[in-house]
Amino acid sequence: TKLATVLAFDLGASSGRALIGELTGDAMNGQAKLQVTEIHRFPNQPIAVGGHLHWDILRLLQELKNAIRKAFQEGYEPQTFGIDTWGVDFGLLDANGELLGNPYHYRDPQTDGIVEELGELIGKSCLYEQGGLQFMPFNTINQLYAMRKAESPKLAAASTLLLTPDLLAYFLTGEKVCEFTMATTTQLFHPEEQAWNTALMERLGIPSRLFIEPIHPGTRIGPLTPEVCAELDVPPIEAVAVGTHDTESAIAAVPAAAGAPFAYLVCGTWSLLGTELEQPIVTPEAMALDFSNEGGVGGTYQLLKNIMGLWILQECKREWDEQGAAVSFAELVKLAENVKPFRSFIQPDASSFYAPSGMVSRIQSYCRETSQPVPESMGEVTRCVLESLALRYRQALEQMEALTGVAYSGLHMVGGGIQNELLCQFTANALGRPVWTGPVEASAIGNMLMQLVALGQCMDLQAARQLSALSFPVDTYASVQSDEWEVAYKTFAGLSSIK
Ligand code: LFR
Repeated sequence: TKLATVLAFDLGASSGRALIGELTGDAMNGQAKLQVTEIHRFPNQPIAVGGHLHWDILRLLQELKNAIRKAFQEGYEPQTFGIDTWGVDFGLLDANGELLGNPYHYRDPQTDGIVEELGELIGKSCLYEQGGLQFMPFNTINQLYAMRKAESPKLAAASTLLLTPDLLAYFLTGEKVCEFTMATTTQLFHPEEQAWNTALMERLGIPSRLFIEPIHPGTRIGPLTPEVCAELDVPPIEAVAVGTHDTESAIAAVPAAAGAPFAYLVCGTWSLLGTELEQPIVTPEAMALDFSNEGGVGGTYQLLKNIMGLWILQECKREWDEQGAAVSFAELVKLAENVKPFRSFIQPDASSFYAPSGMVSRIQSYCRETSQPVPESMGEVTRCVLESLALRYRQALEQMEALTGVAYSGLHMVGGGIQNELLCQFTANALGRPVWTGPVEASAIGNMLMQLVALGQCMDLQAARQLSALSFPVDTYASVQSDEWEVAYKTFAGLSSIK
């Protein structure tokens, strides 16, 4: 029997998707299963204009609308929908509730140098203790401070700040909310006080009037507006605040056994390696290792390291495509399998790999400057990136163990990146521990799970995870031990200080 149907929007940095989740069976006796079907996919292409990089937010809204219409046309009857996106970005509304300009993309160069500037102005320890986050240039605090420095009239005119998923939900429902997991990506939310840091906002000249009291995942937001229903010819289905930060939705879907600590890697454009805690760790040690404490689903805190991730390879591929290579990721992996292993490594988190464009030559310069062989072919570059990511994962996992005092027996990998089987195998080898992969659609599934919580079909986060484990298969990559990975790790560790 059909117990519930939900619709999840999962927006990533390069594409967005709409997926239908169907819950069947009997949730009460543990027989329920969630089935996922993708119904719509669309590109998310950043747009550069006037020296700034933007999200095309109204195009994204239109695609969400198209997907809602399509869901009903195809005979699905979702009761609710939820939206998750990347973190940190936002739109500003004026007093009439209209959007002021196009939201900036987190890779917009306006934040260049702001991390250092705020570190000096406020003090790094103070920012860390009161914000709990890794010092990333894109954190909302840096974007808002950059706007203030630029004397942005938009900032002066704004009445409300809505983070991207909340902004899209507002366009569809007319309700302004602030979902907790996204709020904690701003660096303006105090993790220990569980409140907006208005004192810090005042010091920085960031207007505190912009911020709404956060609500937790699993809360209902409200139905589609009558206008949207009329436009799409659909009933007023209700928006639910899910773990609207994609990383937190993905973590909610990690099929880990209840009651024991576990390590995960959410693998996509970014690689987020972390573990779930009840309380944030904002000690000097955690700050020195530059780990984030992000608010998670179910009031958890996620101690995690934000690693540059497959972005580096996505950018290389984009460049090769532009040169006419038209090569798929699967083909790149094949090429990588056939070149010499362990030739050269990069530290993926070096700041030179953050900005778009010119990635291949930046990898080559890095290798040249560190006196390593320079990768030339597509296979060599790909292998260099994948081996380096696997080694970085080991380093981050060991650092995390130092912070939590827990030894993790293996690593759960979820998200689109696990389709790269070579990366999964490299990771198991580099760690010397098993890697468990799945589900691929973790963010969308986690999104659906919180809708099921709101609908009363799932009790809590623990039950949600159990449902994920029962519904989706997990693959295991055993570690193929080799001395070469140990040697490689030593070489890699030597590169680590290079920014
Ligand atoms: C992953 C992610 C990360 C966040 C980065 C930028 O998609 O949400 O968690 O740090 O994007 O927002």
